[in-house]
Amino acid sequence: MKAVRFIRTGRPAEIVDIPRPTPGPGQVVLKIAGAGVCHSDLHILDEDLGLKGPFVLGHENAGWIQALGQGVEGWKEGDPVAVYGPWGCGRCRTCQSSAENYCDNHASLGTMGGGLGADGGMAEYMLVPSARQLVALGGLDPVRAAPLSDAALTPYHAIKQALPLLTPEATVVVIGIGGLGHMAVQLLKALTPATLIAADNDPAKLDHARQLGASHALDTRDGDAAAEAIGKIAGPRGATVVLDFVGAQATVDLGARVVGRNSRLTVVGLGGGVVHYAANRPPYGCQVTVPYWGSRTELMEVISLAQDGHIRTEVETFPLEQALDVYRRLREGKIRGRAVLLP
Ligand code: FEH
Ligand code: ZN
Ligand code: ZN
Repeated sequence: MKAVRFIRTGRPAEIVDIPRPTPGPGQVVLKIAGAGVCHSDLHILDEDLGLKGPFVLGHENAGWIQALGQGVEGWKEGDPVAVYGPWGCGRCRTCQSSAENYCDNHASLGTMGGGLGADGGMAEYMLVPSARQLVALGGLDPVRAAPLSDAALTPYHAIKQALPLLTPEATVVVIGIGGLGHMAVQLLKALTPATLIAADNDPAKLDHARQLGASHALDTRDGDAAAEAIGKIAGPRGATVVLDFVGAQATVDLGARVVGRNSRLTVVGLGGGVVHYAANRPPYGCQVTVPYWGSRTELMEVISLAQDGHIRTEVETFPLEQALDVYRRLREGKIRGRAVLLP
């Protein structure tokens, strides 16, 4: 079957022909409908994140059950499913709570999940090691549902932790309106009454945020002007929650500058920025958090939000064979919403 493979750090991905997987006991093989293309893949390709190749890329996947391994019950061939991406040990207390994204034994697993050390979904078929990592899609189209498993689940997890702060008079800033940011805007509109400020250095992304309901959309190419504008909107309290989906030095600095006391600065993007600490900076009472992905039950909640029409992934689809060109477009900021590869 055709697949997009990570070879090793510093090398471009390659389109290869590899054997189709077959399920062992407890495992499931999916026919992939769509594999989302996440900006984290660029970091995986460019930097050493400790993942040993070769493996098939794609950690944001959905499709239909193709074959069930011995002992798998409760599913049938043809069922549309999303793949829960952060594969934990399944045994520890944290995994048993469904938060496999924070598995206690992650260091000894050897991989972070499909597309992250184990074979992922940028292929015609994908092996899922346990049926517990499948979530039913109901009537959702698996191509459009694939981004729910990362581009929606990751911001949902971060927003859910911040909900107690997101009261009617609060201000929340979303930095980076890409794959995760365009879902964060929708999730915040669906879940909170807080004033929503979108921030990005690309006018097209700001237009997208306005279309999705952001109350304000600020250009961050002039950091001082953006900080001043956020200060005027948020008032003396400052921003209550900042969600940085870029994580570069400029965006971390902007977030730390605009967040107020007793607030939350959340850095999700892998841009490598550092939070500089000094007296009352970030302001006293600010929680700096670095969430990772989300839990299995939170993926079920995100799918339910999509089924009820509260959130809607915006996807640009491409044939699998165009993966390298899609990674280039992603690198150049030319993808609106989320790119999804179709095997
Ligand atoms: C992937 C690999 C490493 C860190 C973070 C990620 C996210 O894209 C997963 O949602
Ligand atoms: Zn990702
Ligand atoms: Zn575990």
